[in-house]
Amino acid sequence: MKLTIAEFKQDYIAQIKSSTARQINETTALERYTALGEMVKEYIGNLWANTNSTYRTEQVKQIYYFSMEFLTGKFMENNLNYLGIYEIVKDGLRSLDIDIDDILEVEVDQGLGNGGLGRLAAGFLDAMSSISIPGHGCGIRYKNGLFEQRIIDGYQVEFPDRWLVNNNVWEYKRNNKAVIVKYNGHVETHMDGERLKFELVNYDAVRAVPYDTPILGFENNTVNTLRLWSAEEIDDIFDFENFSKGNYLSAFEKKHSVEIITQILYPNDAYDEGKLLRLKQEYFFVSAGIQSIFNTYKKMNVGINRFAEFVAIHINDTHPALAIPELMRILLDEEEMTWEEAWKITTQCISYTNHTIMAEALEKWPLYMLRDLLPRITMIIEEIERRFTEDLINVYHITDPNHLSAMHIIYDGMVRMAHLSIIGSHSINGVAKLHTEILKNKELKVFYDIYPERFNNKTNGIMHRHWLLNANPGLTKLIGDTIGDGFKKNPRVLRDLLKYRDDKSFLDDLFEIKHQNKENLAKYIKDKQGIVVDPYAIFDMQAKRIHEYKRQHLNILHVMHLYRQLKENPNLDIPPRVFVFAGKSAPSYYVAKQIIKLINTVGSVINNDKSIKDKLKVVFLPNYGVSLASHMIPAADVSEQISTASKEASGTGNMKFMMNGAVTLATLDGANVEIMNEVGESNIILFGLKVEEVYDYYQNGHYNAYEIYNNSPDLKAVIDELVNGYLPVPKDEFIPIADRLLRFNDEFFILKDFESYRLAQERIAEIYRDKYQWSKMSLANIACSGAFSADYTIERYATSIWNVQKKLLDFKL
Ligand code: GFP
Repeated sequence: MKLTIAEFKQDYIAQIKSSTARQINETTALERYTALGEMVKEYIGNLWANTNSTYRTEQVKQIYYFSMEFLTGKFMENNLNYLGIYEIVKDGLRSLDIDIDDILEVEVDQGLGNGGLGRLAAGFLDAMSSISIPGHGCGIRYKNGLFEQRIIDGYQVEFPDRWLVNNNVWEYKRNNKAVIVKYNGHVETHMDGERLKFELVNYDAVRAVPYDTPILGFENNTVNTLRLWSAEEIDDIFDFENFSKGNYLSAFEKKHSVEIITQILYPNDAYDEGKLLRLKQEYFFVSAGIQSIFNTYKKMNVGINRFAEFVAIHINDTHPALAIPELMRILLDEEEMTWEEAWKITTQCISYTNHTIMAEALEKWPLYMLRDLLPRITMIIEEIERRFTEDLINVYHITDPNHLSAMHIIYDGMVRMAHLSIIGSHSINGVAKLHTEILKNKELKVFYDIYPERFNNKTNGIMHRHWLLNANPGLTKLIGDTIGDGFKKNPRVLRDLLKYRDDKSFLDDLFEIKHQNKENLAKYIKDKQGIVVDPYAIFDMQAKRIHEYKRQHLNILHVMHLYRQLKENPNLDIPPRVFVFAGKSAPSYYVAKQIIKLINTVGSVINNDKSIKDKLKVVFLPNYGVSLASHMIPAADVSEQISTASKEASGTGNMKFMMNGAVTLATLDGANVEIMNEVGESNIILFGLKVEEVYDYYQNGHYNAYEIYNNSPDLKAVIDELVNGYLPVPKDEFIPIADRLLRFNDEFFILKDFESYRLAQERIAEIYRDKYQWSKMSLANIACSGAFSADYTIERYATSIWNVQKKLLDFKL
């Protein structure tokens, strides 16, 4: 947009006065931030209104991306960049004696997600807007996010994430678009002429209120919508009579029980109460979202039969799978379609992404619970199941009971949401080539056999503008000065950087930028953790959810091994290394929490041991999220992507690190394989078992962890140290970890891969000694990372799954 410094200053001073009723020099950073946010929101508002009316009047097909998680992070810097006014605002503020960084610092992350899945959803929203696809997000406005992770005495402790405490300047509450979501009750049937009607009676009603956030495209005038739903008591009232009798708590009981639905993401489901709450959440946003899609659709007046021509609904993992029976319910019970018509529209509209093969994440609900909470929806699922089984027998001639039971939606009293998602959609995609092959040939083979045309791959992508423009301005400037700014819209041109691989002065610049980022992170670590790290050391990072399959414990066991070596020989000539970890564990995942404790305990010993002359440091940065990642990733030399082959569906952190010039230390898992293909084998460090070897072990059952342990003295030494070593904890503290490795036979092959991991780490230390060789590898990674932009991924979803056209908008602000 066009804006001069003088215009900005005038608008801003006026805005400060109207929103704070104070002089600018009397305001706090938060007030300044909020005023700036209001202003930017107004600029965006014009574009937003225009985008929406164009979509409506020109009757364009729209995509609705349903996701339990949206990890959007902060908006201010991105919005300023995308409007093209960042520099103007920065200079304007400076002339008012305000540092823009102080303002940006005040914003809190919208952390409505857990990991890759949620960040992917946020990146997809950005990409849809930026490449002019009419596509919106639908999710839940969790009042307390996931949780705030603090480390106390080395342990993860969870606190509510109070991201709304200072209000959220980006959202609009749309009271007029609230809808009712119905739970419980029972279904009554009656004849209406020829038609059997189903009616839910005596239900509990919850009011779903949408909060809309504008999602701005990069310099293209498009503004799509992220709609997050919040649960309110139907009339937002409390029991007055009860209150007047002094029963204050019980007067508010009903109101609170409703508001609980949108309090936190992933309530602990170790108990039935938690399961029920999750199920309520899933139906809540799915039902509200689909009702609101109908409300919008009906304004177009094109007739319900054409619904699938104008609407595509994407379900991000199985959490929104109830979209299938909910859409059926509305088409059958409200729009009075036949089953066949409704089913055709439903399967044409819905598409599904599978993000994992981990059994624990393949959702199942107890049938009794579903029936109690959602009686009509359960009837519809049962009918889908009945017709599907009929097809299996009559159309696909499957009669073997074992084969049939492997495919049922309802089995053993449980409802399998992945099966429902597959049966009810026209497209099922994996998130990296390898993962999709595993789905087709192994995990979902029974479905691939009958629906081969539904399965396809869409390798994940990242929001490249965020990871360069916002997170790494130094690198962004160097790239822009060298090859121009074309990469912002077309990141594949980053490949032009390869021309500079033998240009020493370019490599020096690159090294210097990385070094500066490491200095910044070293300062951050010193300020936040009190740990001094050497910015000339190798910065080796593993940042992701803590999980045994992601194998943070392989990493820390190797650190313990290096420490042993240094203790034996303090003059050992190795380049100094800083191992940085970050990530949250699920609150109920005990072993993952013990891994966090282990990392912190090892760190407390190593970081304080003067005898190793600062050659080794271990840092755990708490509360991993988008902002912390943006500090960390630009400073990384080594990116740890070390999951057990076959277990990491794709990974996206691997792409972010690569784009910022880190060299990947990888197993051939998920998108690491595609990263290798892009950069070439000489620019990635590979180790470990391959997928076929892992499956071979699982199938043949001849893996013997004790044998490896007994035959590898280095490994044996560190595992022994877990239980009776120097760590200042009670002796049994880390027995659960040791047990998983030995007594339970090491499900994730830590022991088997340890030696090749150790050798790979040695190779890294060797290569790092040669500054130019290292910088060349780093350059190759940056140059080849453009292929992993979410812009391209979304392009592929748009053409081959959603069948949606770009809608270019050319209004002027
Ligand atoms: C999951 C998978 C990852 C994948 C993302 C996005 O991430 O391999 O890259 O989804 O598809 F495990 P997490 O939510 O587990 O981080």
